[in-house]
Amino acid sequence: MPLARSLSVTSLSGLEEWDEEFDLEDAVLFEIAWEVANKVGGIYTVIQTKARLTAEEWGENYFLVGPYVESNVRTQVELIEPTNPVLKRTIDKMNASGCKVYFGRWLIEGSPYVVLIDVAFTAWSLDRWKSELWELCDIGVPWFDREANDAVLFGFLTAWLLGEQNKYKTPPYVVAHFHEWLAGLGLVLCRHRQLPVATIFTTHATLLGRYLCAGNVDFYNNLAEFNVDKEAGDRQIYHRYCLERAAAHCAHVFTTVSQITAIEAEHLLKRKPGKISPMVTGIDHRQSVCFFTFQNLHAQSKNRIQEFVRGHFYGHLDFNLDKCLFLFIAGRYEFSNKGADLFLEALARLNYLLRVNHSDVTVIAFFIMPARTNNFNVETLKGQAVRKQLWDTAQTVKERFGKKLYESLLVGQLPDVSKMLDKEDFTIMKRAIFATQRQCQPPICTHNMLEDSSDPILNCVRRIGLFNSSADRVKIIFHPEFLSSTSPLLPMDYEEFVRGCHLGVFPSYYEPWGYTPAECTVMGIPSISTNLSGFGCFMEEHIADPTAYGIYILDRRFRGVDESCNQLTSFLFQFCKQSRRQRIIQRNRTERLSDLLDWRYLGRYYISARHMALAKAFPDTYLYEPHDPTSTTGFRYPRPASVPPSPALSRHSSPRHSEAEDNDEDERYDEDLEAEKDRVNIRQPYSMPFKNKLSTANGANGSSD
Ligand code: G6P
Ligand code: 1S3
Repeated sequence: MPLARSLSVTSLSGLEEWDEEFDLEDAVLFEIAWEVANKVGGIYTVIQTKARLTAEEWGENYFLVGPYVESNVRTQVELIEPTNPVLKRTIDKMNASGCKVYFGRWLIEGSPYVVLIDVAFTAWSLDRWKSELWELCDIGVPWFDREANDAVLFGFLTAWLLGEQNKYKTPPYVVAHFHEWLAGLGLVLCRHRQLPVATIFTTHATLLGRYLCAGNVDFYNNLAEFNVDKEAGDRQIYHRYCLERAAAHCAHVFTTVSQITAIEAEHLLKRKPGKISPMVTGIDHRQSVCFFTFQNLHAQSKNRIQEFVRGHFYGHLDFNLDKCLFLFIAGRYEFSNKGADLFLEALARLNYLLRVNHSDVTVIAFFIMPARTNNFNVETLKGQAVRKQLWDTAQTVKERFGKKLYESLLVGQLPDVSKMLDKEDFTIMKRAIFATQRQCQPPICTHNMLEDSSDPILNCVRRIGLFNSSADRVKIIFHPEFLSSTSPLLPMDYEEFVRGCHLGVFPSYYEPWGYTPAECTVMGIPSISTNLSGFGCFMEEHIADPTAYGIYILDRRFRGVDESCNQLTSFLFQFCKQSRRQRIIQRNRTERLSDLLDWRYLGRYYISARHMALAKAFPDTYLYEPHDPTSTTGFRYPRPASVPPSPALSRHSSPRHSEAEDNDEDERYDEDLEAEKDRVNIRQPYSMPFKNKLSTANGANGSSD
């Protein structure tokens, strides 16, 4: 008999130690999502980064349930025999009845168990299940909506799995946590079939919210006014919307990923998220690097981006790379939702400001958003080939030079410098320079776009006229594919790339949470987000002077578009005016916020949601005392000690320095060490209000209050 596991989260970089008072041995957790071992968007990151902490908490009783996708399984999963006898019996039974269900370990941190369901294999049941769904709740799913059909199959199969699992006895008490509408039907069926399962539904973005924002709608000012059925019908997503809304209403606990999405859900899904919501999503920054190392990593990655830029701008390298700032926006290609429109407009204004102020800074803005392409374009590949050729030429001449030098030294003579380079050397070099002649401007886009003429980024670039010309201080590179370390163009993975940039710019209009700025923060890279994103609101709530920490929060809520654009331009311009030293200090401050975004802290929201669900589903066994244990109200990172008191001044929160000082690394470290004293501990006294009634009553755990 294994020992009762009691949850213990101990001394985690400043987080208060806290212990659970109850025994989890009798409970099993299933976490169900379409993005388990299947990368589509942000939910994959949530589950993948959270897995280690959840696996530590639930041990052998934690199972992720997702779709079986062969290509993913080949690279990410090790298939094994089910370890749990009840689950083995369930899977065997389903497989004997015409399903294909696999069991394995997901090869990520925490190595959680995964149950993967091949939905296509059970497609023969689709019509039957769709008519059952219609009978049950009048939701008709059209034949042409492949995603919704998959949702039906996945829903019925997960409900089948949970039903079989519960056929034998309770305990174990089952908690099933469903993410997003694609997994929601399983929850609806569990409740309809009255399975003894504690259910949680988390929405990471509402369907209608995403669709409405992508259109030309004043979303936040009209939230309460939308005729949701009509809006969903007009967009032909009524059936999806019904599935989402049904899941939200059937769940014992309904949660969202941020406060702003909670408000949206209340109006669009007509259910206010549970008391402990909103949940936020965290990052596993266990591998985060020590204080100085992340600065060095920045320098290394920046060098690699500079190499790419040398190739991309060959023949037009008329700017100082050492004075070049790399900005980027990345994510799902939702042009206005993710704020790419505002960013481009602000870049045009920034270009003007830098030019009229005769700034020697050049800004290169990268757009990393996947679109439909036909591979890299010739001009971009040629740029990297030319760069490589120049490098090879320099090596050849260097070798010839070295040989002559060596021979001269061998005969005991100092070389005649004027004869060190001969005619042949000059010919080699001239030929190489000739190859760098270029008639066209460096390309904006690195790929051949399939929809070039209607692409929103390219059309906007055409309108604002930022064509990478020599006179422009702002250059644009659109890389319409996610980054990969095997790319022949920019061989870096996303994390390396982010580390090498100076600023992430995410002026989203619709962003329930926003992983991209959170990832920047953990890597010590400043970012711009908005007060319409979960991340921006969360940081605004928890930091006294976000700007001083390199967290710029754009007001897109109470200002018009033009005003927001001016504010963004001003953020960018202020950033360009910073000296290297100021950037280094700002990066140190940014990195100090990473504890706040760590799952070891944010995981508490999920833990509480599970307890609340258990208490609702099994009231005779579990008790949840209704006060919010995860509340962080009142907790704020203070303004860094070295910053002047006025927030207005904090953009230049460190004194101005000369260029010579910029390069004084020793002094920098002194200042960094001073600044390190500012590091704040997140001391949130946290005692779980949740008790396992039985074990407390029996004193089984010897737990004390
Ligand atoms: C890091 C490195 C320094 C480098 C600096 C460049 O701090 O440790 O050696 O000088 O990055 O910073 P910048 O903001 O100019 O890329
Ligand atoms: C969603 O992914 P998205 O980029 O489509 O879920 C993410 C994880 O909760 C969230 O960070 C993001 O804002 C949502 O938009």
